Amino acid sequence: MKLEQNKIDSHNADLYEKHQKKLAYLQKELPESEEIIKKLQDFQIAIPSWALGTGGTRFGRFSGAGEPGSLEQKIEDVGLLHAINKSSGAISLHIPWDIPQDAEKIKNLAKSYGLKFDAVNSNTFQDQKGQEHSYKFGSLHHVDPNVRNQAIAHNIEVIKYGKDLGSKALTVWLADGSSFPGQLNFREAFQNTLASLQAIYAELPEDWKMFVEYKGFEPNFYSTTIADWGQSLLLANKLGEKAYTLVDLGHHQPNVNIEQIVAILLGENKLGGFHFNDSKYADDDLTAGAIKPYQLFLIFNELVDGLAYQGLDFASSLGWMIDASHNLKDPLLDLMQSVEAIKIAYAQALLVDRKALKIAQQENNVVRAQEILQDAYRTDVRPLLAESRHRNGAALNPVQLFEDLNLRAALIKERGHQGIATGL
Ligand code: LRH
Ligand code: MN
Ligand code: MN
Repeated sequence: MKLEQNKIDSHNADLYEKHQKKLAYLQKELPESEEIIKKLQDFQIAIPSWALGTGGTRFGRFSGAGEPGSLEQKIEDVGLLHAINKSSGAISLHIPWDIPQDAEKIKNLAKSYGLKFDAVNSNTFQDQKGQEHSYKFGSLHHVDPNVRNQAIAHNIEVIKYGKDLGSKALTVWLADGSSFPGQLNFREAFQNTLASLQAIYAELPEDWKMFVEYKGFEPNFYSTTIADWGQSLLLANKLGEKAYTLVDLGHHQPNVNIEQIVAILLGENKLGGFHFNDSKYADDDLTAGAIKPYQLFLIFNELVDGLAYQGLDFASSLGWMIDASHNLKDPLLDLMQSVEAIKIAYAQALLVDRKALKIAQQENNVVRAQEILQDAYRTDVRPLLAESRHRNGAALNPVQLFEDLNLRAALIKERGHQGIATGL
């Protein structure tokens, strides 16, 4: 389904006057508004191909309807999302959940919606039909070199798919670990992982990055072989300059200071990108900003500071991806909310008075430093986001547009009541 521009235009016409009033107030209050709007216009967040169907929990899954049943339909959904918010101009594929059989066709389809392919993700955490060796006891860290070689070959195949589509990064996330003390020799598991990653890294094209994603727990419950940013960074440093650490917000123990991790990684130029989501307890994969919006702002505060320090372009230097999926909301509405929350955090971070903050820090003025951050965080920047969308030809209010136009009902009419298994 392609959304005609006139539908967006008439939605915008209805909301424009009210929007203008709010925007005019903000523009008067914030001299930097114009600059922020432009930065928001450029900032794109990739959508994971696995988030377009309703996710499940290990206790069950309640399918939605009108969900995409093929990679083509998933691209169509991201295209729809991008038409509505002009902020989701890329898709991140998980192989083999979404195999581009005819890469040229898939690439052209994506192009027709203005979409690019972000990082490709390998999957050695599930056994696939007909697979020779099982990943039950791990993949790249496995005690058996045959299993390791199979997992290496899979990653190299994923790079090949990515090359055909124009991706520029491979994300490796391993479920490898142990659930009981004594099960694993930690040192050997780590060394095997490094050697396997080196074999994959050797096949990485010159202009590609490798993102090494860490996670402290689940599906293994005693140890994970790449458990935290230290272990990921150690691997990335040993692998070489194309290897980076990827931060998935849900992959930490409770209360870990993620913004500090982000600051240190950026300072070392070893931060590759993000999987955005939110959580209350563990790897909940909830909508970004749904539980801890202040944390999201603090992360963006470090990103704005750190990327400027490195002299890097904000929008294009890191992998910005969502990794969220759950069982209650319409996936497209959920993604709109995630994108909105991420962009709000970015806009608020751009509002931080960095000169004043620096002085407050130099003077150890703790109260002032907190005031500066919270001044920015407590500013309602939503009119700036709306304006950036409007200038890009997108909807002033994406959620309202989706609901007013009954877009899910239209998708159900087109595709029927199908729901898909996301693999999660
Ligand atoms: C693991 C993870 C990883 C996978 C995705 C489906 O928890 O975050 O990024 O590729 O979920
Ligand atoms: Mn992830
Ligand atoms: Mn995860």
